[in-house]
Amino acid sequence: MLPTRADFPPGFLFGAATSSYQIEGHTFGGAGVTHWDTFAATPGNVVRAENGDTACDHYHRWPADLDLLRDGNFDVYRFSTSWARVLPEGRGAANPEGLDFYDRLVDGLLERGLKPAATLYHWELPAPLADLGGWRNRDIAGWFGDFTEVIMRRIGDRLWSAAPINEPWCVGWLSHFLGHHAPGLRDIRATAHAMHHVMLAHGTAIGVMRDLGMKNLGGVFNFEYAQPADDTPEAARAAALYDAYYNQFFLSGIFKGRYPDLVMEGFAPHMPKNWQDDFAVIQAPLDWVGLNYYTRKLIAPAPGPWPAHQEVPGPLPKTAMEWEIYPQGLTHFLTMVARDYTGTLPLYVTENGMAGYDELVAGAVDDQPRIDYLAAHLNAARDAIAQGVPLNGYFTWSLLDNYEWSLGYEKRFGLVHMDFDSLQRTPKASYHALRAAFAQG
Ligand code: IFM
Repeated sequence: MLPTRADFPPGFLFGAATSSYQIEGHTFGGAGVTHWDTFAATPGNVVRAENGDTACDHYHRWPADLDLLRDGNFDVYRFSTSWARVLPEGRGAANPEGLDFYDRLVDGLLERGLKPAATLYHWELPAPLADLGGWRNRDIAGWFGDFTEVIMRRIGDRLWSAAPINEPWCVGWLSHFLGHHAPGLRDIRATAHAMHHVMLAHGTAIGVMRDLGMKNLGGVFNFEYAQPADDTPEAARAAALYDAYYNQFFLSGIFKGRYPDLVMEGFAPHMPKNWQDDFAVIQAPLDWVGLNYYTRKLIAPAPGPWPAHQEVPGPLPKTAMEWEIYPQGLTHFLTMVARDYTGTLPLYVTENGMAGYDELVAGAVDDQPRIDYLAAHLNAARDAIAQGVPLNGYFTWSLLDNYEWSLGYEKRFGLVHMDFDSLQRTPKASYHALRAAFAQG
């Protein structure tokens, strides 16, 4: 059963999350070209070559979307700022329309009694910076720091919280090793450089925001529960390696000032020069840590060069992403992160949700599987709280059905159904269920 607000500690916050490129409509308001525009325009990268040109047209329809958040009894809205909307060339002249957009959005949230939680970067790198090597180029830390200063000088005074980079693993590994996301590289040197430069950019942005006097600064990381596919020591080692580069690498860099040995076995020859000297920046103190959690993976050894392993299909019920549903993994990560890295620092579940086979029938969407998924994960979060984890909030991914990157628009994660032709929004059964669960008192 879906727990209610009363089942969580007083002051626990409920939110919904989105990101700029996935909902705004990138052709509106003078935004510059991003590497997702060019990646999507290249055959074979994205289902039906779909892109973020229109998305949910949140750029124009944001007041209605913020009304949905307020009426859904959410406390916080986690959104991201598009670098290319603010700085169309990635550096240099700012786009006044872009700055005005985020200014209006933040004021609109505050007017509705909602807390604005900003993420600076959720993956749409300005194309001119991609031309210069993007995340492979060490200079990106400085470019990102400059972008941080421009946007936060405008909205930083009214934010409830801010985080630099959504899911560093996706920026580094998924995009440069697996090639599934822009820029679509499959190269270990590019990956090692990108994973380290993401950390350097993270720390640089935290420093810039501290210098601006901003408070409540955190980092948002994604986690997948890696289990050995069988009982062999080889499978155990394969799963441990997956866990190390997926779940430990970034937290270890920030909280321990070093990267996991298992990862360095593969990365060492490919790291950027003098990378060991960057931890003073990377370790900038944080006020909270956010965990994005969706699934587990079964990992088996595989022939070939490092990391020499593969995912194998598991037996559990799956979402429309073919992701196994494994709520216990959320409890595991909340307790692991607090125990091994963050101690008493507040934690948030900054993303959790599922893509379903949702259909609009007679003006309604009956997405009971999503309600069940959210109930199971909210209860898993309660289990962590019962074990003493300082978990202070939970955000559902996502408010709206939106652009699911290389899978285009067919994977529906929203609490609110989108008709991508008419752009009509229809709250699903899950929205109504959460609305009732999150009602005050
Ligand atoms: O849609 C994405 C989001 O951009 C980042 N976290 C995972 C979501 C679902 O795949």
